[in-house]
Amino acid sequence: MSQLPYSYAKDRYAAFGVDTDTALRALRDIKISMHCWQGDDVRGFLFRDRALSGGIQATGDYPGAARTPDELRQDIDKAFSLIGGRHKVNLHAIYADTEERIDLDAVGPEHFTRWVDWAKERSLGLDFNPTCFSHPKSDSGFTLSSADEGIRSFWVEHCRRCRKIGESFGRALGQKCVTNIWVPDGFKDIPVDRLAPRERLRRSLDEILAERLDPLLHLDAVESKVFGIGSESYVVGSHEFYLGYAIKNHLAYTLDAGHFHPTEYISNKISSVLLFTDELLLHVSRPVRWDSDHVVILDDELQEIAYELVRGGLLARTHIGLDFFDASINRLAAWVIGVRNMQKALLRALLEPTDMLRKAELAGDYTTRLATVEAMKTMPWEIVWSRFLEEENVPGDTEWLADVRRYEADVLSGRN
Ligand code: RNT
Ligand code: ZN
Repeated sequence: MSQLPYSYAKDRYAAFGVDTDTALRALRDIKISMHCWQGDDVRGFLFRDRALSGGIQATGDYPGAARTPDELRQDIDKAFSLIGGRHKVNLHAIYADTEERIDLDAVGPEHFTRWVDWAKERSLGLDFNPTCFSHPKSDSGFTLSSADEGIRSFWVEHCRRCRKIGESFGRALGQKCVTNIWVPDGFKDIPVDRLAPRERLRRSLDEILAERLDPLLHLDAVESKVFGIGSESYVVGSHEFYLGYAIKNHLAYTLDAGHFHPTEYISNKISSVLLFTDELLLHVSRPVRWDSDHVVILDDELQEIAYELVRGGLLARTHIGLDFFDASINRLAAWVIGVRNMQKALLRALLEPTDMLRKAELAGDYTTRLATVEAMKTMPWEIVWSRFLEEENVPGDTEWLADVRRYEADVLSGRN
């Protein structure tokens, strides 16, 4: 409970022409796609002994990682009990829940029925991703852009099947599923031929996307990157490549906060991308010196991302997904911190007197703009946030961790 009553915050914001009730209603309706892979350091269940590869890395050995689909679902349930709102869960192909020993070119909707049943019971949506890494057929560093036809066609088949799985999620749950393609393909050292791998990637994508799926049930997205560990000099699926591909083929483009040069920010790209694509997928993450996928904190860039979505009226065309994996801290806490921070940033954006600021800016009154934006930083948004948590019946910022600690003692400590 906040010490100051909600009415205090309501009056303070009303003085700026902002209605806190409207902001709360809007926040309740925003779905965040929570990535399952924070729960087990991107291991999945199909190939438990394969190390994570593809130029991404989860570091740390905090005990209690989920070892089975049931454990992962139990952990996600627990995390969601500490998060307000109704959300989505983002799965990867390697999280198939099956006793069958299948390879990635054999995955199908039948291997995800337990996930779908679980999601349906909870009115959760599901999103999906092909897993084009951590596999012998990605060890060369190339998948969809491989010059080896056997390898290339293996990954084409995998991605084709993943779209069908995504569509089956959309149909079963009555919520559109976003299937996002990211491949690690690239060169450690400076290539001679930059063009041919990109031509092959384009051809593979054309083949994967040839089948038309119901756009009400399923959305295709493609995710770019600037470099990865082992692909420092050249990444096939670069920003220009996928932005061009997405615009030309009416797909969603995926902006991952960690996939650009360290001084480049995705908040400044959203408005441009959405001028030329219908929909956008965000992988909200936190790069620290590289694409390190640290847990999302309430920093300036997160706030700026939220402002962009709210100010531009872009929420309806944006799918907010999270993408981080820190194995050095309690994994449930990582989820709760990340999702709640995203929500806090959105709430603060919803509490902004945007119309007034826009008018000041248009009139060239940059003094009012700066003064007001700064004043907003110390407005009592925390009281409104506490109200949200109360209404959603979830514990406050100083309370939820005790709950996670109890779960750690009761459940996680039994895993090794
Ligand atoms: C990798 C991409 C990709 C992955 C997940 C696991 O750099 O960000 O989105 O993190 O698919
Ligand atoms: Zn990502």
